[in-house]
Amino acid sequence: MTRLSQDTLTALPGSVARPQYDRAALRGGVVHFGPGAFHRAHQAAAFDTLLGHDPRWGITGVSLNSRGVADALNPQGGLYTLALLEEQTEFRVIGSIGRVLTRDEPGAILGALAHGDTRIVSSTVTEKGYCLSADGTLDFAHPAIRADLDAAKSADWVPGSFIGWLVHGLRARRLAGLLGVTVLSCDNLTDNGRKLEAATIALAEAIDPETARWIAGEVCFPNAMVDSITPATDDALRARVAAATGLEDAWPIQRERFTQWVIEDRFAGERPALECAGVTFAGEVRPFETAKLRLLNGAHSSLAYIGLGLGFETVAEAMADPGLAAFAERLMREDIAPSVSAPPGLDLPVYIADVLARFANPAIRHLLSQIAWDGSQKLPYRLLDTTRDALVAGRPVDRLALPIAAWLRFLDRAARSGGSITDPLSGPLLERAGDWRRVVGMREIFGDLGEDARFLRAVEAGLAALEAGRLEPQPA
Ligand code: CS2
Repeated sequence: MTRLSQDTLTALPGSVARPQYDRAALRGGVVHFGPGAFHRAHQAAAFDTLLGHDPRWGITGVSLNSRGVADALNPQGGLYTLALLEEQTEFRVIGSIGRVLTRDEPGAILGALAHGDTRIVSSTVTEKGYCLSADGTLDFAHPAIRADLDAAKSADWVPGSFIGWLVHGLRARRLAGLLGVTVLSCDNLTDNGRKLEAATIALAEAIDPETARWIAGEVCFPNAMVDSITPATDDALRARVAAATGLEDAWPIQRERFTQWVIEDRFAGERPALECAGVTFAGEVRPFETAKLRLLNGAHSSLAYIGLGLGFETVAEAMADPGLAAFAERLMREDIAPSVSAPPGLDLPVYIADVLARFANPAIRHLLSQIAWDGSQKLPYRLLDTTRDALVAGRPVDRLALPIAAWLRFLDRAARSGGSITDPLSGPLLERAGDWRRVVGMREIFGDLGEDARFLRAVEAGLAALEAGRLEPQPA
């Protein structure tokens, strides 16, 4: 079968949307770290729409940890197919990514960061890619940060971490007399822009204080809320894409039709007119982030750990279980919503109903095991902050502790079966998994929650409830 590429675009059937702009005339306005499925489903699709109006915002991808995306996309000239999953799936070829660089091309990465056309450096490197401590500041003990601190002393430093690359690239811009850029985090962290700003300046301070001052003055780090459910690519998608497009695509992407991107209006220089792609620019993004992270992602992780324990495979299957669906709804309405102050224009009860309907969408096969990855990095933002707020306000935490208990059981099952989990802390987690109190005592995840007697009682009650096959824990 012929491979998707710039030359074969014309062979696509009329039903498949494709770039309506001259790709050869694009300029590279964006350097994006982490061009994985979520970026390609979400931000790259928004820029693809923008490029129809303004050719200055082409994307150069940087994949630091694997060659997979580069090997799939570069032979296709950066093109890939996006499937929008609904009753009637739509297919669209995205053209906003020009090339994907890997750590084997450090000169090209630096060249892209320190290029006059570059105005945005964005990231979807997942929670762990920011190398933060539990308090949200840069973890100077993190092996990747320690290695960068060491290597930065040499003139031919090739950073290993994303934050290291930011410091390296921004220093090169400063030395070249270029303008500052907007550094745009698109990961599911509360206050993602501010955390990235503080981390970047902290590392720069340790390496080159002059650059730290320059970053503080010339670079903007807007907060951003990103949302679109993006199940990992599987063979079924590859086959559907081949059938619909008549071309072989090494790495197509799928997502639900719904997408939301709210960006704080805080740009260094010109702001891309992404409104044409449905993006909202807002003065204050934190309320949107909190609502989305706590309600959607909090419920997602809950469904994942509880659902896996009950033997379900996908989110839609878990939602088809009346007991579990009712639990997720009560958790959102009664336990999470009280800790969320609705941003202007967002009606929380309606938002919750919409999220539940998105989860139940039978057209989407979203594996619970995918959501269960990196629990140590996700749970603090998704459930533990909410739990902490509830404790401070004197609200019950029994229901909130149930998904935590489900995660502890998930770890225990993995440890007992000699299996593995995807989590940067998998070693210490699996080593402690047989004694849940030792896991909850890990301050890098739980902070001081692990010492709160009410929380510990609620987790214990949650464990007992799950053991007995109940989803409603008895109040502790
Ligand atoms: C999910 C998210 O994998 C996960 O942890 O909760 O990727 C979720 O699908 C997105 O944040 C939705 O916007």
